[in-house]
Amino acid sequence: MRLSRYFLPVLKENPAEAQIVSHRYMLRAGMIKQQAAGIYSWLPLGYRVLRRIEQIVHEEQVRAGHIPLLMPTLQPADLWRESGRYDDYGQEMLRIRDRHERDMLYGPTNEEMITDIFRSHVSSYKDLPLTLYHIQWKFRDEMRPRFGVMRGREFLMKDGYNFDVDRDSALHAYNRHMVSYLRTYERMGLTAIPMRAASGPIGGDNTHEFLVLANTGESEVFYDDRVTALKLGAREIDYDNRAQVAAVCEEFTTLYARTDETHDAAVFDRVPEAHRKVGRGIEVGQIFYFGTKYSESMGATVVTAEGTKVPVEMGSHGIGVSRLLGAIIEASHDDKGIIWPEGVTPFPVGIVNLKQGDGAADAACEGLYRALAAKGLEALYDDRDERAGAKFATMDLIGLPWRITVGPRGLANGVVEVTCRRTGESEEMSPEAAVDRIAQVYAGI
Ligand code: P5A
Repeated sequence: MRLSRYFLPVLKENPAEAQIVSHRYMLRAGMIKQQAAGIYSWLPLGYRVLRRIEQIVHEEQVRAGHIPLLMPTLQPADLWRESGRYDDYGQEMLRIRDRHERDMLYGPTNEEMITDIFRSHVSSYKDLPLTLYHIQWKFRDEMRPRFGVMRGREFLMKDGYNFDVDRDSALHAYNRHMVSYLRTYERMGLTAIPMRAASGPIGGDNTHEFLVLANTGESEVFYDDRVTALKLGAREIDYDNRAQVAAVCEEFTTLYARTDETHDAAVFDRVPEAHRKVGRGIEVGQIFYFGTKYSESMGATVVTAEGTKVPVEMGSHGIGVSRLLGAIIEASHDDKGIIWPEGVTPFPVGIVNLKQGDGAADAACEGLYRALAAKGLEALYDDRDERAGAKFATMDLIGLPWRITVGPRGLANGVVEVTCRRTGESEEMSPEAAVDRIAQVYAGI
């Protein structure tokens, strides 16, 4: 993408309404625009990151054996009357009436709808296990929408629902989600800690939230800090192997890590004092096992191998896709701007032409741009007729992890400069070596 032809409405001033750094940088970098309280347009740069995050979520869900579909944003109220949640959900639910006076709602979550799909088509244990998920906009009329996309009213969620014949299989589905989420967040450059939590309006007694530690987080968290060193890394996971998946969950949930909702001071006191930490965290996902809460009230049953009809066992599992942009920025920035992890960056690399209009510099930039594209890497090329300082400030603000700087002086010696946004370190090398270096960084991402 050539910046001269892109739409990147960068703001010079700090927007007064933004209280936390991620909101401030998302506005300043021209990623989002607020349309109403808690409702945002996704401008091109923000939209690119949102799509990257979605893609990682899809890849890891499919890897775990889960199947994508797409349910609508609007739902008939009658489904929610069946489960009893139409009245229970309260003011967070946006209720709508259509021209035929039918009660509708903008879905805050989809347990009822997916249970309806299931009961229409599945009736035998032979079709299980089954996990269906989608990535779709939700609406919750939050009392206090704030912090930009972090607590929106309209927000993008990945929500998945498992259907199993018995409790053990449903708990395996729960564990499978936990492990696939760990991998998902790691690919985004995040450490998200599973913490025992409370289930709220979704229901059930077995639930974990995934928290990214950040001072600006809305949840108070209590944890043994050795939990922050745990990494899934590149290890192979066989998602059908119940023992292996359960062992990973045990590894990640044995050390003390709880939100204020489930915190137990007496148990916390047993953590060695040097490791006992109290902090704040951003909830980027939550998984639930709730058994037959919806299947019983909505009549979703399966016939078992023994020939008995039982309500299907279920759980639901959510990732805050749009919230993740805020969480990643809170976890990865400096005073100049965002520092995108390579896994989610809107463009893998920026090219800065120090002297637009200089024949050699222009040609070298074009050459780099094309050579990177040939390797599947779409650079953001700052080809505007701007001062070098302004170009650097924009690149630093929007946070591309790598920058190639091209100027007549370097080119006279046959070199360009490759700079790492995170460390600030620069190295001179030939344009060909620069392309290879960037390609190497992104190999396998
Ligand atoms: C699980 C999937 C559920 O709704 N039903 C389907 C279950 N869980 S949840 O914890 O309530 O939401 C899942 C994740 O969505 C994000 N989230 C939000 N993001 C932005 N703005 C909001 N107002 C908001 N509310 C929830 C969180 O990341 C949460 O973990």
